[in-house]
Amino acid sequence: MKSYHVTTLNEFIIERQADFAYAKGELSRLLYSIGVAAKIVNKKVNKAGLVDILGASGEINVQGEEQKKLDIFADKQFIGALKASGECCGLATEENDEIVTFDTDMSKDGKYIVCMDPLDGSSNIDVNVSIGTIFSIYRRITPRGTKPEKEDFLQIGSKQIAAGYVIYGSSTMMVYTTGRGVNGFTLDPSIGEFCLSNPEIKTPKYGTIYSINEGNYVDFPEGVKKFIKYCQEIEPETNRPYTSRYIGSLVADFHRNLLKGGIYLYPSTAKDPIGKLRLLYECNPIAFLAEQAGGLASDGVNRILKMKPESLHQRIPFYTGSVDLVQKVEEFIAKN
Ligand code: P6P
Repeated sequence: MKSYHVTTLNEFIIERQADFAYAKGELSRLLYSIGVAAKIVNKKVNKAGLVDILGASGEINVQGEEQKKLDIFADKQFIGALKASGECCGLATEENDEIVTFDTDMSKDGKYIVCMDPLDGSSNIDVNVSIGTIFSIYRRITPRGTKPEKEDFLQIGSKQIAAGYVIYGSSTMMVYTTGRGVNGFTLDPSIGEFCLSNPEIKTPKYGTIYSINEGNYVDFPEGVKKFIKYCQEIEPETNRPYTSRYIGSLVADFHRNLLKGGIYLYPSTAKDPIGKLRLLYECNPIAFLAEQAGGLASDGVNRILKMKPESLHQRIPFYTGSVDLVQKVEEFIAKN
């Protein structure tokens, strides 16, 4: 009799906990709490048009960006869930200028810190386009039992213990890595569980999709302009012209390219001369996932996971996806 047992996220986390000889379930509890908060945010996102959760909050965040009501709702949900987990001593999130620290004895003793974009792509909320949550987990480096310091959050990306995203799309998925491959879980609303749907995700080495906001073309570095023209040339033996796909939501663009192959590019522009995406809670977690799935992630010159962060909301140029495409854009940048 064929087994129809699906593996839930919680079962998978516990199964894989054995990989962590030193862990006594702390990371499992942390990932579980992120999954719970994601389900609560998902409920709100799915009803966004029906409840008073759309639109601007009237607040501006540290990025100088208009905060959406759903941004703030998501931020509070994840902060609450991580505080309740007792395993996290503090967070850095896109919605908070400074680090958020927890002062309960249990949380101060937490081994981990989390960097998070609670709701990425929020400009798409009001038009029902996929959005996402991005998270990155590190072991704290300051002594347990004390409040975490900024240095706990400014670690290089290769020190990440785990990273992942939730995509609130046609279905809701959670995709994460703990450094032993990438696995995807789809939320089954009928049982309220994330179920293993995409085990051991590997991204194609050769991609034919490029994702970039070509509205900024005139401001792109010369090498990026040359790469875009390369993608558009007709050369059937290398499957060109490639396909341009850009949703304007990093998680959605990255997720499609992860599964199908492709490259996401956010170069420096006139509006964002050092790039738009944030190193701590967008580029580092996505880079960890990309590399774990067999892809690459760079700022056009340097490997993302080796970059030392200087500040919580630091922005950098960002190129990630299939090996051949990331290497190709790096070649064009180096030559121009
Ligand atoms: P633009 C969303 O604000 C975000 O950070 C990413 O999710 C997305 O890929 C990018 O910015 C979109 O930026 O300038 O093309 O609208």
